[in-house]
Amino acid sequence: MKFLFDKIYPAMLKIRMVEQKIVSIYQEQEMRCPVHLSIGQEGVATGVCSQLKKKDIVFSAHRAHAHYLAKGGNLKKMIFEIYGKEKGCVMGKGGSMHLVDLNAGFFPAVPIVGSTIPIGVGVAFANKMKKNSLITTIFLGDGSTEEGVFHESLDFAVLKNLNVLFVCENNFYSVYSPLNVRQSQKRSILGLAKAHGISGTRSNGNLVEDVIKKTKKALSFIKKNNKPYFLEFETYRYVEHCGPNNDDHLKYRKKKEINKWLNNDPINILEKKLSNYQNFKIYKKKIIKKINSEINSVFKEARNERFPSSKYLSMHLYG
Ligand SMILES: Cc1ncc(C[n+]2csc(CCOP(=O)(O)OP(=O)(O)O)c2C)c(N)n1
Ligand SMILES: [Mg+2]
Repeated sequence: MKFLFDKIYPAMLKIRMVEQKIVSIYQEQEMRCPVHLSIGQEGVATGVCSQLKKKDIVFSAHRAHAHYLAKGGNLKKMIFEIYGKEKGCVMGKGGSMHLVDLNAGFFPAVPIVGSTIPIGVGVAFANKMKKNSLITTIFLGDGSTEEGVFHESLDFAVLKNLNVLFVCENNFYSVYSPLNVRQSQKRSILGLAKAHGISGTRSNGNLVEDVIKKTKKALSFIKKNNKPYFLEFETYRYVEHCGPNNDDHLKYRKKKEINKWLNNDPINILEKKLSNYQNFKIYKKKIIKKINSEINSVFKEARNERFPSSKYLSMHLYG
């Protein structure tokens, strides 16, 4: 319980508050890159990453903020990057969709849907050849399971007995298209993994305690068997696919469905549990104040930082 109090709750709140800050000032047009927000999906990123070691490796894609922060990625470097500033994690050249923090084990994000799946499997293969026990976690969306490379990567991972944890965040949509117009209703995402011979589970990703439990089990399976594992988590994004706004007026998602998920918010669920404890209200206030002050100072600094100078135009970013 202490872990939920001290680590998980503040981590989830911080991710939510950073993204809400982006929402509140994006219209200033100083952040000039597209942003894909994870508001509503924080339970999966936080729960999974809380069980990884610092040196373990995480791959994400276009919707990367929550994974980057949950893995311990540097907040300043992320916000500077979104503002296109030289001190950003890729020198202001990549923006929100190209986050990286190698010190935190967060490998470069790439927004071509599905592209980081084979890269992550390749890194896991390299680590096997180097004979270390690092685990590579690959976060992927339901949409990426429709890329051919998803299947090639799963096949290779199981064939070579690689230490890979695949984590599918099934938020039921790829942009505006729901799963049922993209895939036969007879197939399930977890079923695809199982068809490749990979074990796994499917569950509600908004229950962070359960995400932690499932991740623990998955990691011990990987370590014991040196085989990949597949976690499918159902979750929901609250704002539009890309950008800070609400796009419910487009009516591609039913009101009933949206409300069902809003009523199952991962942070509210955790707060309900923690509220039984003495002084929770005071604790919550204190944390919010602390996070707010960090966020405000980082965003202020980001605005005042300089843009990359032309001398960086041809520089190698990771070398
Ligand atoms: C190969 C490729 N096709 C299309 C796109 C455009 N695109 C960007 S995100 C996205 C949706 C991906 O859906 P999903 O994997 O479920 O992730 P989510 O956005 O729901 O988190 C699409 C189609 C792209 N970036 N790359
Ligand atoms: Mg999706």
